[in-house]
Amino acid sequence: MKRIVVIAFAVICLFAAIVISLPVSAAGGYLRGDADGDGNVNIKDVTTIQRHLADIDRLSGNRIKAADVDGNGLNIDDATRIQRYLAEFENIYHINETVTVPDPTTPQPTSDPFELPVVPKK
Ligand SMILES: [Ca+2]
Ligand SMILES: [Ca+2]
Repeated sequence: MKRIVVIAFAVICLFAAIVISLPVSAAGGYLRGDADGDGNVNIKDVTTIQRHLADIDRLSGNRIKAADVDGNGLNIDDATRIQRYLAEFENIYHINETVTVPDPTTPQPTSDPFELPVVPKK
């Protein structure tokens, strides 16, 4: 019996370690600037963007969203902005910050800014 408890505990610890070590993209978000999806923003992300723009490799999904640090479409300016971040010039585009993507299967609350409030009848 004690052996089963020890094995179960080891399996739970292993599962927890796997979940904790997953990159942000697997949890429904991404790290802004992390174009190659390795969980860090560094010069390899700049190279990944350059390779995408040169049609050597193709980015897709959250990786292309992560690479587009200024949100206006992926172009060479995004690579430059990451280089400026790495050189500690500026970080006005919140590079290396997590962007959470809502689960598309979860209904999102809808709000109409022009909707009139409901007044209960008396
Ligand atoms: Ca990276
Ligand atoms: Ca851009």
